[in-house]
Amino acid sequence: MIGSERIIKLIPVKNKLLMLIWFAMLIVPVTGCNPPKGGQPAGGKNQVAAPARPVIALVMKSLANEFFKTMEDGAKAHQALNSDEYQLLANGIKDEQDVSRQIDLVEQMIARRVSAIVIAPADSKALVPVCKKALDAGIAVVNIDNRLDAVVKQDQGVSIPFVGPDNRKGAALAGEYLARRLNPGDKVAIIEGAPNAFNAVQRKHGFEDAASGRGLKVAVSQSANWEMDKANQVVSAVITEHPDLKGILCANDNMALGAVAALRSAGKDKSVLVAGFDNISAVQALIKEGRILCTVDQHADLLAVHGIEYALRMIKSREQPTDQETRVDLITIENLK
Ligand code: ALL
Repeated sequence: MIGSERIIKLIPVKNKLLMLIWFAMLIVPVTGCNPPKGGQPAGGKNQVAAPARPVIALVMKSLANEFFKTMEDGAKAHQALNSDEYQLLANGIKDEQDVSRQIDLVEQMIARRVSAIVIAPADSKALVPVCKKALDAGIAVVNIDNRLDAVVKQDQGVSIPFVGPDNRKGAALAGEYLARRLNPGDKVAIIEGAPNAFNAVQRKHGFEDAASGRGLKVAVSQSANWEMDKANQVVSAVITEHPDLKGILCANDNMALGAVAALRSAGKDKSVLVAGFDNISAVQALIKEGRILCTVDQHADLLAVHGIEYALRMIKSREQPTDQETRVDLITIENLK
């Protein structure tokens, strides 16, 4: 009989090496592997991991604005009803103008490798490059509320679906309602939103359409950056300069509240008509009291929900849905009775 020592000596050196590698491969899975962090519990040889739910990041603007609080509540209620389908990360900024903070938020969502980002951009141009970065990282992006700039998107070679209202149409609804209560030649002021937001520009055009349709004179059109305090200051100055002003068309409700405060201080809150946009609860109360004439409901609670549903479709089918126009409704004392 040939002993085992003798057999090993007979095997060529090259084959010995191959045997060693083969033997090591057998051993490593038993001795060398740590269970993956957060992985399946031990003993689950035949268990199949449940497919991870996609994470959808909702990136909003100022959560101090009731409009975005309503949007957030709507999104959270939808997630609670569909919790087996997706997880939600709702984010916002503190200040309407803090564009760089919003860009940082998107960067953070990219770093967290979320499945989709649903964004209401604070600036229609400045947010495009970071949205492109998200797309390049394989993240689905849906634009809600305020449309990203078409030219910048084209320059960057990106296509991002938009879900939101026709803001020019919405503003014209409020403008026409106010204009019907005035006479041709009467003076009105437009208080604009942030000039770097496409929806603010569209609302200004919608108010102008309504004013020219009725022959009103737009005495001044000035931005108050969506903010109540700023609108208070701007309107105080405007009514001093134009004491015969008959109406103020505000691009959002927070600014309408600021306008009413300025009119009240000047003792003019009964003689100058004010229109807003958003249908927040504080404005509904003032419409009932007759201190604000009307506002526009763009259904903040549903805006993010539509965007999330788009994102889920994009994740599941990799389809690129087309833009979707959402509802705008004029709100007057008649609707609030
Ligand atoms: C816009 C919304 C609102 C809002 C504003 C303030 O994008 O559509 O009308 O009040 O943001 O940030």
